Amino acid sequence: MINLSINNIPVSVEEGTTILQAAKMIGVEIPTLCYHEDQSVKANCRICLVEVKGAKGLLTACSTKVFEGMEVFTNTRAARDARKTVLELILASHPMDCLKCIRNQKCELQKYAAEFFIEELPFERTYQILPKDESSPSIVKDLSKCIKCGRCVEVCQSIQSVGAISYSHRSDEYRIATLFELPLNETVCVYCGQCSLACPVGAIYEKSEIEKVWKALGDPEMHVVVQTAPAVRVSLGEEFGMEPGSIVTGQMVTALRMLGFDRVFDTDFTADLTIIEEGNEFLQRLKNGGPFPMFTSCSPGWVNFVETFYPEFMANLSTCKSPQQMFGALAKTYYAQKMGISPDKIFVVSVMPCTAKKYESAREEMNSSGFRDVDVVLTTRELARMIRESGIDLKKIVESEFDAPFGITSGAGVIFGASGGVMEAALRTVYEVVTQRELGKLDFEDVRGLDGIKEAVINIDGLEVKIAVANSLSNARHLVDKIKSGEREYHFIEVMCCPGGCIGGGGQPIGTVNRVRNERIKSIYEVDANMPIRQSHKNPVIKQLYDEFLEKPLGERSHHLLHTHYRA
Ligand code: HC1
Ligand code: SF4
Repeated sequence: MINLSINNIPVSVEEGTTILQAAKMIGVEIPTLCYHEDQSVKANCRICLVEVKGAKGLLTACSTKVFEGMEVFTNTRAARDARKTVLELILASHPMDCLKCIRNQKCELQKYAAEFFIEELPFERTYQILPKDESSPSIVKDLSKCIKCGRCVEVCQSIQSVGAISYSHRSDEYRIATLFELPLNETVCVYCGQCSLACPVGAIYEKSEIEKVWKALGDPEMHVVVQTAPAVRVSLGEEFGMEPGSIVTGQMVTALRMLGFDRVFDTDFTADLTIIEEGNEFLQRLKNGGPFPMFTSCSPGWVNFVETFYPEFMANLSTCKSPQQMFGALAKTYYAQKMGISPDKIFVVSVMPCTAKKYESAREEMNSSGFRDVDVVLTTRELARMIRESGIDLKKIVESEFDAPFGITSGAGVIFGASGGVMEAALRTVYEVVTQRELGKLDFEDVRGLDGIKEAVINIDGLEVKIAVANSLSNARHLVDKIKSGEREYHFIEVMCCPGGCIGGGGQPIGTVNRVRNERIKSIYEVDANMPIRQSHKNPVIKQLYDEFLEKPLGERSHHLLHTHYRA
């Protein structure tokens, strides 16, 4: 342990701790705009300046490690003045249109401006209003607001290994840009939205489709249904001040009813359906000798990544559409028939923790009913905005239940929301289908948690099935490269684009860091453990759907409505 003092208060911390981290441990927040707890240290913004006895000049707290006997002072006149000057310089080049900014009240720069109480800027305003890049169906990039902290670059390059954005130019011209300053939709961007979570201000955010939803809700001709993704129920509460990982399923359903949706359904239902189709596809591949490994295909950022970086692996992707898209296809066929409503009068809204889902729903092949499967995708953040705009306090409203028929779900459906969940859900079903024996223990702990790559070998009636699970695209890249080089072989691989899986999706509440992801993961498995049915093939409504409509897994109708193809 290292012993030091911060503002005359003794503190003992582990070797390697930075001043910023040590100060936080004793309740002193040193301002910083480029530091991110899940990223490497950048020391770009230089607002975290502190004094250290014996050091020449001020030091950046985020990049300076503590040493034995160190005496740190965070509040000297020099430190406070220097920080204020850095902040004033950033503000001088910022539009400061806080009232109409998407990050109003959730902006780290705004928070410091308030804390430092900057009434007037001593510098000339140098900000430029640049055109926003709205080319992507998922993400809006507004360089006018960029403070060049580099958090988005790091997440895009290091955590996602995509590299759609990077540092560009020098000195005054220094900025964050795409290659050749191309619009995002002409880059390798996979629309994961992780950059929007990392951004401390309003420079990158989801493309909002709230107005389209209000319009549909206000149209008496339209029957508006909503589906909610597994991961939203354990994150939405954070938008209303609840603890990370609070389970708000019942309140979310009530809020959606209050907003005016005609039916509130659960994507967990079509997650169960995905297990039946994908499980059978896997069994078919086992019979036909491949192609292996089979990759899951429900995470659209991952599908985009394969199409862009590994097109030679496209035949390895499961042909199953994602649960979101399966839901849309069924809503406009089976459900429309059951309800006696023309499919052109059914408007399907999804609430997803994901920005890439906006792109997925807009893909031209996602219309096998003859109508667009899903009309609008809202992120968790957008739904929270609609709820707030309606004056609903999620903390205070009663709980209610999803509607039938797509509200009856299993625990296997809900664990889709966490990395490893799709694999575990598939194993819970495939094992029983193959062996015709009940699985004693339903929990496959080896594939749970935040580790980047998880592997296991599962014995299914003498067959050693090699599986792997990857979350975040850098881990996926690592795994695929090993398969490509022949270093590793697997039968079945789950990949989720975002760190931790959908619970860590790019459309989740601002403040999604690994600490928070862990809380959400715990809650997902808690919901699962408390479900009366925990295996997809035991969901009675899935059985009914096959009896009444789809006939059989991988049958003609299933192929037409529930499966897809990929683009090079
Ligand atoms: Fe996901 Fe999925 S789990 S992709 O992460 O397969 O977004 O939550 O809805 O479609 O079910 C997201 C979450 C979600 C799909 C399911
Ligand atoms: Fe990079 Fe994802 Fe942001 Fe695109 S959406 S720029 S891939 S982090």
